[in-house]
Amino acid sequence: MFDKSKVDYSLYLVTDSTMLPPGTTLVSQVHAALQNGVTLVQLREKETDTKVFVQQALQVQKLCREFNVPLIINDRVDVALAIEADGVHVGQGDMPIPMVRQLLGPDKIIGWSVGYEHEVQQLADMGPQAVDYVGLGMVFPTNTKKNPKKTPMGPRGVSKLLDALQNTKATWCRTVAIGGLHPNNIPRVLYQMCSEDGKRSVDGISVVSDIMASPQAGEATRRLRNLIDAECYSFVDGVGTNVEACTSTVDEACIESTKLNSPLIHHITNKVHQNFGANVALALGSSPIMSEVEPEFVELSQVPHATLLLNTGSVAPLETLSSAVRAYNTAQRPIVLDPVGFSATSTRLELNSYLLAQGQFACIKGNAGEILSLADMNLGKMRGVDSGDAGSDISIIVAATRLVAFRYRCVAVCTGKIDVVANGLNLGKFKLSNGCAMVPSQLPAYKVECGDIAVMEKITASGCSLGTTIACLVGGITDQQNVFSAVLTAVRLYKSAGYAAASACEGSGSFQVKLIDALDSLLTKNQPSLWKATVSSI
Ligand code: 3NM
Ligand code: MG
Repeated sequence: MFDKSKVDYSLYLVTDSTMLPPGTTLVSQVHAALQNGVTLVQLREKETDTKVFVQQALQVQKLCREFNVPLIINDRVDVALAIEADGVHVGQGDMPIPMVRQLLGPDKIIGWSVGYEHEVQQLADMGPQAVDYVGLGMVFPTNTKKNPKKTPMGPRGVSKLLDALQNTKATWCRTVAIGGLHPNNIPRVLYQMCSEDGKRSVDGISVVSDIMASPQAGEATRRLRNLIDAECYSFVDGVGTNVEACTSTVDEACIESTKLNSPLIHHITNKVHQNFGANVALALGSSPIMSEVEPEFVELSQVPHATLLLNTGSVAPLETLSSAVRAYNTAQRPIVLDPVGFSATSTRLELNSYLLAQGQFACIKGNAGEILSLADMNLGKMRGVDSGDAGSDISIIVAATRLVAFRYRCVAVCTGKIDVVANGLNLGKFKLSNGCAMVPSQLPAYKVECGDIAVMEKITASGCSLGTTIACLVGGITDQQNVFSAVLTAVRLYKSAGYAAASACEGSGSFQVKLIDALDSLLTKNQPSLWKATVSSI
């Protein structure tokens, strides 16, 4: 008999015999997985007759016992009792938890599938004797679950459920994330899933197809095991991964990198911004490309230094935008997200929320209305896409920017008369279960100021082109450099160029021209110590 309070949930295999590759069996796959680091096994065979199911359960149980790994039975309380399995996993539509507990007794493990906050509330109300762990999902789309009743919630959805567990004080309950989890998304998912009090991350990762459908189940398991044990993750590999070493606010090296590497800046943006954004990118020594042609996204994302600027003001079809996000996340190249009019209409809210749930972004940039909405600090409808910071208290803006940086593990930028930049990338090493090293209010944040450049608001696409500028600098850096420094440098560069252009122009028409001149000139000279915009830590 094992002690259920000591169960290791870190790598949880759920079986499915319908996807076995040729030459393998249920038992051979489970065996390979057990040999390579699976810590918990659930027998989930939806299409097997009871007689065969019981036989399989006994075989798998024998193996699990050899490895000292608990065996959980999906749904079938009767089978679990008959073979004296270690626990049962039930879904929302299965036998009610109090009945399962009554039948199994206090020492067995009970797992429950949870997808919504109100289900967490029910779990808390049932108390610590009821549910031992929850499967939180589905995280990403999966072909494994037939006719799923839920939509993928993304890492952000899991974080919300972790918050709910903290808020309802269901501290006894362990958690695993499930649904569409594979080596290409597990590092960033683990990095992103954390409760807002910083205290709780998931206790494990649960997979079906990544192991069960693999012709090399042992190697597949080892790969997952190594990712989970690595204890250090960044938002993407290969760019700006030097997260420990940031803080320089005057960074000639970022500018040098952009000049040297001439990054490809793939814009998916609104029509108003397309022409001006392309000119800004060219002035910044970068190569702009405007493409909403899905079949070329993967190829573009593989160009050295390719960077995606995703400006949702275009309201391109969601499928186009999410396939671009997938391409750049898979290529581990950075994405700068400008969620224009984040919640101005229900269409935009849905689209932006979906992208934010599914993707990982290097930088999220918005105006005060957008950043406040993203932080759930402004639930009212926005006035329009230019909804600004009139009257908003800077301390509220700073708190919201930090929260966005924390929630999405990105650098968050809130634009306005004073720009605020917060760093959600330096959250320390990731470990299962224990949350992360910092809470939102501790994240490094800076303000960038240069008086009031009123003419900036008289031209269209000036905010969008800050997005372009950020993309040019983030895209230019190498993995020895730091994303936060690149973003901060971009914000300062853009504001300083705005100041210079405002001093030299005769009106809003010539301002636009002078702004491009000033960006070009500041980049060419690369003397940040002479830039007019100031940076101070908050
Ligand atoms: N439960 P794969 S998703 C069994 O959301 C299961 O509760 C889910 O399979 C939930 O790892 C899922 O192959 C299937 O994507 C996960
Ligand atoms: Mg079920």
